[in-house]
Amino acid sequence: MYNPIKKVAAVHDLSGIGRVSLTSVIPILSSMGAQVCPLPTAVLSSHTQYPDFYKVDLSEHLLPFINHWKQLELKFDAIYSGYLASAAQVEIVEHLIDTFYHKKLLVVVDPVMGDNGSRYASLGEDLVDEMKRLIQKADIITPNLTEAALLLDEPYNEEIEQEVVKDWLVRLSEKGPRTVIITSAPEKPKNKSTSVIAYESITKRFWKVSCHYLPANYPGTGDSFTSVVTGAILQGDSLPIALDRAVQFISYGVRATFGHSYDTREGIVLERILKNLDNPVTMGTYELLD
Ligand code: PXL
Repeated sequence: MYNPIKKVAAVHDLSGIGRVSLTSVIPILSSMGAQVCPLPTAVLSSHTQYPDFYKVDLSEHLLPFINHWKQLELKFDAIYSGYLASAAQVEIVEHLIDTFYHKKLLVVVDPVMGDNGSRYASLGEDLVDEMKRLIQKADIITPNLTEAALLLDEPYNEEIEQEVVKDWLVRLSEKGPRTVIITSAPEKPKNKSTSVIAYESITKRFWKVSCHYLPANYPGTGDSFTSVVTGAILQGDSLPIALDRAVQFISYGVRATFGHSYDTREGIVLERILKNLDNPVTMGTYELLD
């Protein structure tokens, strides 16, 4: 089947409050000209950083969803997974990838499991082992530093040296994905800036994009970051340009939000900045690392 518009199967939750997962993925990818076909892993009243959230796990419904898509003979240009509600959902995502596999399919796995050194309380430890398997089927993975540590059974160290991050990138790529992007890598001096470091195994090149750090934590920025990277790659950008676009978008979003006195749990003010995705990258900041 011919897709006039790139089709992305998006396996993430739908959270009512706090701009995470599908409420970030859909507007970003739509703005970048891709069609999002959601496969919702769970429906929640809010993301899990609010107390007393209500969650409906959709695990048992995902196979019938996939079966219907198969019957419709859909062809996806990309499969992009994020927050999974249970370890059992990994097998379902693997099945989705196998069912719709073709040579040009782009598989992006954001192994959402935690941040700032700890695992999200709502997720079981069993998800980590399953996620280690899922990344083997991905072309691109985008763990933050916490998730990279979990995937490699390494201790989390917020002062990790760049050389160690590079070693982690190579080790993760040896598990399957040709592109590994680690976000929230620390820069020195501490608390002035943060960076994204990536490795492409085909060319054996490392890329880095740094950005100014603001002392605020907004949930969902990881989802927005990976969505922009996915949209940019689908549009034909190179990896470093995709990284530049994603870092610039998130930095701008954080700056646009930070000036407001606002409940940070709601995430960045995405609606005010979506139009930035139409801007060309004028002043790129990526570096090629030795
Ligand atoms: O962005 C990560 C994320 C996604 N989905 C849900 C979450 C979180 C982070 O807290 O709770 C439901």
